[in-house]
Amino acid sequence: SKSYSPIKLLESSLDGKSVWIRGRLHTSRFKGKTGFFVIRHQHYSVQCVLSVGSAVSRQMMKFAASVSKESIVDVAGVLRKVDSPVAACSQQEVELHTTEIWCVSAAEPRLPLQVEDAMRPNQQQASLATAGQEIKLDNRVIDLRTPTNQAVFRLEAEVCRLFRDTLAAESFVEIHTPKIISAASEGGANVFEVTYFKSKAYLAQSPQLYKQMAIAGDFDRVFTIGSVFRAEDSNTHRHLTEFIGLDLEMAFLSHYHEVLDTLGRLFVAIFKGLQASCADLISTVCKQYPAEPFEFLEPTLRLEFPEAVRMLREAGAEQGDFDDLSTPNEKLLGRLVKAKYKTDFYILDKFPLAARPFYTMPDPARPGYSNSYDFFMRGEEILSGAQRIHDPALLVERAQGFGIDTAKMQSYVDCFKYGCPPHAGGGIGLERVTMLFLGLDNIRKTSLFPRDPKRLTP
Ligand code: ATP
Ligand code: AMO
Repeated sequence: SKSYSPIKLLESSLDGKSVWIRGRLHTSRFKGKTGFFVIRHQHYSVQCVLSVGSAVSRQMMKFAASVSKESIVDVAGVLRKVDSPVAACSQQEVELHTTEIWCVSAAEPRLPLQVEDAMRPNQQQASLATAGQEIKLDNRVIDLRTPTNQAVFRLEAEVCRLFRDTLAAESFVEIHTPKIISAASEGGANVFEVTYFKSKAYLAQSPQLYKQMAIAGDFDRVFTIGSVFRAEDSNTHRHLTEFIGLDLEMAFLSHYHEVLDTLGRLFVAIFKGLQASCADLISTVCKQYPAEPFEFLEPTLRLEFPEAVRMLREAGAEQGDFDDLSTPNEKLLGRLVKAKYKTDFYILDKFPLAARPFYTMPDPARPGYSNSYDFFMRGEEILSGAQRIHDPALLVERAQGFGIDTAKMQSYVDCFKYGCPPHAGGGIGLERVTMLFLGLDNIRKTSLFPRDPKRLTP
């Protein structure tokens, strides 16, 4: 059997070596007795040269010219070092002087999306087609083959791996919570209803209640990675109706800032890990979507809500003391923080109680505020969290204030009657972290098969 060389390893030290490669026919140009074609595998590519001569018959040449783009091919040949870099390919030092080409799986000659069009930067010469987002998403399988998408989803996997490994090293236990639930878990009407045999159920809009119940069940430190469903008709660049939540919950001994410290360290570990192991992925994405490198401080910058209100007002924005941040104010604050502290990442602690869910612990020392926080990347929220109320009477009182019927979540309320350690936690939107780390402009770019109010396919 043939032994194949990965395209990513082809370099000038292999000059003169005979190899087999497998990849997709990316582009081809055939003229007279010579042909040039590029073979692509994931985010790597190499140029191949075919000339009619002793090793290559006219018939082989004709066959090679007939292979359609995106077909999977096996190519054999001799590697030759080149004097000037092959600009269009990731492997710039060598080309493959081809002796054989075999088609392993043919693509139809007319594809609904050209990978070359999907690869182009947004601002391009008007003469070249740049595929629009809807066409790309309609044909996501082809779109996923672009070097950018190959890099984006490898980096996203790395975010999950770093989240999991960092927390496991801090004695967190990975749990799995139900996605079919009997009542809304965050309050609000933004749940999808499903038929559950003869009754109704809902898709979980957060693992919130279950991660807290795991704490009451003595797991002390838990995390979970899973789908979160939101029936919000939000057609924005950062809302999906189904996204991946990275959630955690942690018992603490004396102050919820123990949890904030852990969360700050977690993100520093993720960002450092990405910078260390994903430099080539980041630069691949930057070629199509240029962005400023992501900057962060260690330890993580922490501000309190009243300070944010002051900064916003000084910059001329309207911001009420106890109002949630609007999207424009969130963005403005991100720019102000960046200018003052040189960081794209910070924690905002002490949100107004009125702007937070019913299970949020009020700040016992400062009426109107709460022991809750959001984390921001490039001026957009990526984590929301809080210390939770663990007193059942206060929990019921707060829920009633929001018009929430606690009878529908009795086992959640009851768990605090049996004793539960003080605890805090947070929920992170995976697609937002990937989007903002890479400086991308739309969350659909970081969701493999995005779901939004207008898209249920593919
Ligand atoms: P959280 O669920 O913690 O609040 P989030 O970032 O999704 O996280 P939302 O409350 O959904 O926050 O929205 C935050 C901001 O986005 C709000 O200022 C809201 O007005 C704005 N927003 C939400 N949906 C839309 C929409 N469809 N169009 C424009 N803006 C929206
Ligand atoms: P929240 O509703 O703020 O908090 O969600 C947590 C994080 O999830 C992400 N996110 C979204 N991502 C994509 N599309 C959406 N529609 C969307 N909505 C939210 C954001 C957000 O910061 N139970 C709490 C978490 C906690 O307190 O532990 C919760 O769900 O990045």
